[in-house]
Amino acid sequence: MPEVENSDWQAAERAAVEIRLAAAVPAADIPPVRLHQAMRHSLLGGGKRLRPLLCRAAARAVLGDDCEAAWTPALAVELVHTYSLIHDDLPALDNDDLRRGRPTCHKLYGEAMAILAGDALLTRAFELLAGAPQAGAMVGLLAQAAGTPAGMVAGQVADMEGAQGAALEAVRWIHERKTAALLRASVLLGGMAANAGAEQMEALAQFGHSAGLAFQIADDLLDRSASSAELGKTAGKDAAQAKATYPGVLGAAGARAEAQRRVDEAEAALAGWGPAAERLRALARFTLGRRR
Ligand code: GRG
Repeated sequence: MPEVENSDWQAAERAAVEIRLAAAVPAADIPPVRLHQAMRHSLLGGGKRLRPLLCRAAARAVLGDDCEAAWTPALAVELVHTYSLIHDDLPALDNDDLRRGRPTCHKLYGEAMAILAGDALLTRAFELLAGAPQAGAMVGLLAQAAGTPAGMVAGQVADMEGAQGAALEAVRWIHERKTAALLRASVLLGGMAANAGAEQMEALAQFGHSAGLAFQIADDLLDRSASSAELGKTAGKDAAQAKATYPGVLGAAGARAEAQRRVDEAEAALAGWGPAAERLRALARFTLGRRR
């Protein structure tokens, strides 16, 4: 990854996200203490913060400047994402011990508390959005992206049940829902916060969809090539569980080419947006350059 793309703004944004996330959920000494400790363990335990960065960068691309109003949806999407990781790691789903380089929520707090911590993060996300000026539209968008039939829960179920039908089409169907839907929503929520017009929202939707697919293809490739220590989560699970993946269908080189094609597609969606959209473009490229 070129140095400029790993630059100071991403580190500064991530640091700001950490501070605001810490304030977005109840403190660890407020009862029920173990619930709040469990929520904070998973929420504040690392993570690339790609979704909040996308949300903030989309708002900046529209406004040409920093957008304070984008913070609320930026935090909300990270809460939803963290809930999904906690539930995904449960024994009934992916049954994993390691997440973001640390023990999973249920390993430390037990299954019942992990389920409830996920529930509370999901609920808190919508409570936050309820306070935004565009609350109705934002709640609808995030609910669609997180739920079913077009969102994350639908994708997770299809992933769990195994791909059906023509292989590549089936993998794309799953990836669009399991991963790309929330990344696309992150971008669109940033656009909404910045009062983007219809054409701008259309371009942001295309960008988010393409970058979201690139991100999940890169995730599939990393699952095969990186170690658990590098990833901060268990590597090699897709092959072990015979999951439907892009490298499984296209081979590693084919999947890399497809991921690059999706990044190019994402950047093309922002043609004519000028330097204000450079952070968004850099995040699309980051989906491929990352090591975890
Ligand atoms: C409703 C019971 C119930 C469970 C929901 C929907 C769901 C379970 C899980 C979501 C599916 C999931 C884990 C999708 C994969 C997306 C993905 C690649 C996650 C990892 O995201 P990163 O790499 O993680 O951005 P960090 O840790 O950096 O935030």
